[in-house]
Amino acid sequence: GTSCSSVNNKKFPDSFLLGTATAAYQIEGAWNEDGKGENIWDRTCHSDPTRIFNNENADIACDSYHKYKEDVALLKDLGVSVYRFSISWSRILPTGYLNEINQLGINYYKNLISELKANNIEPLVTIFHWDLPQPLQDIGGFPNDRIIRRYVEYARVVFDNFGDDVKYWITFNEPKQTCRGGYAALGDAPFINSSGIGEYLCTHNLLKAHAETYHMYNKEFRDKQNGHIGITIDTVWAEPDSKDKADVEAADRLIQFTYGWYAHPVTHGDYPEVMKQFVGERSAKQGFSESRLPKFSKAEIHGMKNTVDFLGLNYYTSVMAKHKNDEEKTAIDWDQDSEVDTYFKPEWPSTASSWLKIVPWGMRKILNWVNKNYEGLPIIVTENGVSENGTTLEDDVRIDYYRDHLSGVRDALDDGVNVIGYTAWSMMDNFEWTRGYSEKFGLYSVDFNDPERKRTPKKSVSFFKQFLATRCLVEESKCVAA
Ligand code: GBH
Repeated sequence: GTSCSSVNNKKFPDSFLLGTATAAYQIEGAWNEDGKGENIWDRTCHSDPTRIFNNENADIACDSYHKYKEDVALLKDLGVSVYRFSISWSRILPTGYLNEINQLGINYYKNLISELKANNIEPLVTIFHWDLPQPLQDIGGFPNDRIIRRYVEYARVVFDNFGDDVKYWITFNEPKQTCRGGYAALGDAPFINSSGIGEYLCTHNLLKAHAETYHMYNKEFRDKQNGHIGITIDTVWAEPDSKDKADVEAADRLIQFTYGWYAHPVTHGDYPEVMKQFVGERSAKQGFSESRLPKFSKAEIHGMKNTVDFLGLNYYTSVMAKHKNDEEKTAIDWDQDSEVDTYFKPEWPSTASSWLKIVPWGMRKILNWVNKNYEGLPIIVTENGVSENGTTLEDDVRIDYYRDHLSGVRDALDDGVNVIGYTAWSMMDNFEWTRGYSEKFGLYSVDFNDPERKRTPKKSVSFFKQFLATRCLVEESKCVAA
């Protein structure tokens, strides 16, 4: 446990959005019901099941497609002011194209949104959380620039149908996972290995799709719908291994390669200078005819700039970072391009996820970094959470994790950071991609052996409930006003 003295005792302002998050593929199930098309994760689970822990799949998952009313009732009981969920592209456009628009899929999200609104819960909607329609993958997926048109027309259908009721939109969740995980590191569908090339090309098209969607919204919807559009980017906090200039720069460079890769273009119009330099020099040394980091034209830079109303941040963990002396520069890979070595401190507590060590102080630091680098744009912490293995409902680790990280968020408010919301990952245990159901991030546990997929509150639910009711992280008598 954490001693209360280190926990910020100021209330969160009434306007601060507080809630929980999920994603379509991880919770909905109903993978082929009511006209839904196949997406790249359906394909992986069905044709390549050994990629997934225990050969699991998300055919049923939490069955939220059928249980959304019960889920909203749980959210209401929890007392959230916002719920972040994602829309499944292939539920709305089963082929990925406009030749088929699936009204039953649209109805599902209409019903979910009206259920949320009826309960005074603000929807925060992710348009794309990794589940690309398979037919779009069959022609190359994100590295094929046709994806730009396809994404924009999908987003138009989404705004057209739901935009009157949705004020917060996220174009992409963790594009680094889609691009790096999907095209280079083999951790995510479509598991293509074109390391050092594919992740950059994917990103280039994805960013253009984001920017064009932003302009399309401005032109066709903003006047009447008045929403806010952002993008959710994940990053670690990188703490320099020493005070040496080289290590301090390496730590910053790592965040530029991770968060800045996406955030710099959508704010300043282009990739971070340090990325252009490092990937450019390395590509030249390797004998490539041009940088593996694609270039934006002048017109594209102009179109890319200022295309977010807020920035989403997913923060889970931190690393120690040091400069890597790499004279040879042989490896062709995003990770190597940054020339940073990373490690976890042995004293950082472990979790059920090998990549996730508990480093709460990183939250305040990364929020300050984002605020400083993007000139005070509003920030929403769209994911933050911790995994356990589900052996007990007494998830004290989660209570401590949320309390300590939320305290960091509240400290950041005191620092003057323009953070406006926080959605905890996750409302309930769900399908954790290649980790199947082995890593549990939920406030509610879900019985995946029960055909009813019964939800049971963990101990953290009572903590979170109390927090949401008081907007304060310590006992009420010790709370001070916002
Ligand atoms: C989030 O990503 C996702 O948005 C969400 O869907 C997911 O449920 C949640 O994490 C919890 O896992 O393959 O060992 O090298 C968090 C950031 C970055 C975590 C990439 C996994 C791969 C680690 N992710 N990371 S590894």
